[in-house]
Amino acid sequence: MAYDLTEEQIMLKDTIARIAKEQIAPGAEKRDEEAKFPWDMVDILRENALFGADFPEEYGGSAMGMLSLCLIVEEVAKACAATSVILMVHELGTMPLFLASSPEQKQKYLPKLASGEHLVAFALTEPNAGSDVSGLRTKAVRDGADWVLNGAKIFISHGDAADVIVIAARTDTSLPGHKGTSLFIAEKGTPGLSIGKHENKLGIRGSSTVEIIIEDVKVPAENIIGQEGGGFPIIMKTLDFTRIPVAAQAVGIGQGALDYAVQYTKERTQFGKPIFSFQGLQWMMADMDTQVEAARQLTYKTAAVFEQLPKNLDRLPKEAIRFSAMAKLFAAETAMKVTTDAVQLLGGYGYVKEYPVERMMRDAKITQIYEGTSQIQKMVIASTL
Ligand code: COS
Repeated sequence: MAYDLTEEQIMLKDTIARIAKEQIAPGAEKRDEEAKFPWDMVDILRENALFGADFPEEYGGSAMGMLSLCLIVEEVAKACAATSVILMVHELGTMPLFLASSPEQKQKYLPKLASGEHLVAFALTEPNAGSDVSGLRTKAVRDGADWVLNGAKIFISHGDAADVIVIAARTDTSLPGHKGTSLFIAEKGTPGLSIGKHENKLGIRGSSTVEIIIEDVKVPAENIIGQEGGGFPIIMKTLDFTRIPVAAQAVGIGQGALDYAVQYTKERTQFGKPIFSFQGLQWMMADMDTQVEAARQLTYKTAAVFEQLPKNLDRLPKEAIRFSAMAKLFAAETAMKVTTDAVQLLGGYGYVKEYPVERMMRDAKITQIYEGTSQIQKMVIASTL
C-alpha cells in the first residue's frame, strides 16, 4: 500500500508546524511547570478546526482521515506533547461512538465534539484493571428506563475537562469480564459523577489526569453504546485505532528532541570546535535520525492502512492489529531512546529545565505506557504471528 503524503497533507503538515512553532511552543515550558489543563491551547485547536480532523463531514468534521490526524499530532507534539494529548484523547473518547453508537447518539454528540465545543474523555482504567481490561469492577445495573453506575476510574486523561465521558462498566458480573462489559455515555454534571485525585505526573504535565468517582450515576438506557455486554470488542478496537496517534505523538517528541540536539551541537564549542564535528556525536545523531524516520514510516503506513478500514463493529484484519501495535511499540521505544540521547548530547544543559530536552524525555516516557504498555503491544503482535 502506498502512503506517500499528498500535496494537501504536505501543506497541512507545514501549516501545523508553523502554528505549533508560533503559538504552541512558546508556552510549553510554562505549561509543564504549572501543570494545569491548557484551555488556551484548546482555543487554538478549535480556531484551526483541528478537533474534527478525523470526523465525518456529515457531523461537522473535515474527514481528513487518520494519516492527516497523525501529521497534526506529530507536529503539535514536536512543540508540546501535552497539547497533542488534547487531540489524542479526543480521538480516543470519540472512537467508541464512531465504531458502535446509534445514529441518534452520533447526531446528538458528534457535531459539538467535531467543533471542539465539547471535550470527551474515555473512562476505562481502574485500580484493578490496567493492562488487564477484563478486571473492571465498575458496575452498571438496569433500573427501569436507566442504568445506574457505581465504581471508580483512575488515570483518566482530561476527565475533569470533558463534557462527555465514555464509561466502561460490567453489566453482567456472572460472566468473565470481557463478556459482561458495556460502554455508556455520561454527561458532565450528572449527579453522582465527581472528580477525585489529580495526578502529579512525571511528564505531559500540561494535560490533566484524574480519578473519576461514580456514585449511583443514572444514565438513560439509550446511552449504552452498542449492545449490552458488547463493550470489550469496542474497547479493543478503539485501542487498535488510537494507538496510531500515540505513535505519531512519539515520533513528534523524538523529532523535536533531535532537532534541538542538532542545532545545539552545531552551536556549542568545546576543544575549539562545534561539538557536532566529533564523529562520536555524529554517529549518535545519525542513529537517532534513522530511528525517528523508521518510526515515522511505520506510523504513516499504519495510519494509511487504517484509513481504508470502515469504522464499525467488524473485527479488524489481523494485519491491521499487528501494524497498530508495532507502530506504537516502535515509536514509543524510539522516542524514549532519542530523547535520552538528546539529553546526553546537551550534557549538563540537557539536565536542566532551561533547555527543553529534559521535558521531552519526561514526556516520551508515557508513550511506552498509555493505551497499552510496550509489553502489551508485544503480546498483541505475538498473538498475530
Ligand atoms: N478487537 C476486537 N476484539 C478483540 C480484540 C481486538 N483487537 N482483541 C481481543 N478481542 C476479543 C477476543 O476476540 C475475545 O472475544 P471472544 O471471547 O468473544 O472471542 C475477547 O476480546 C478477549 O480476548 P483475549 O482473551 O485475547 O483478551 P485478554 O483479556 O487476554 O486481553 C490484551 C488481551 C492484553 C491484548 C488486552 O487486554 C489489552 O489490549 N490490554 C491493554 C489495555 C490497555 O491498552 N490499557 C490502557 C488503557 S489506556 S485508555
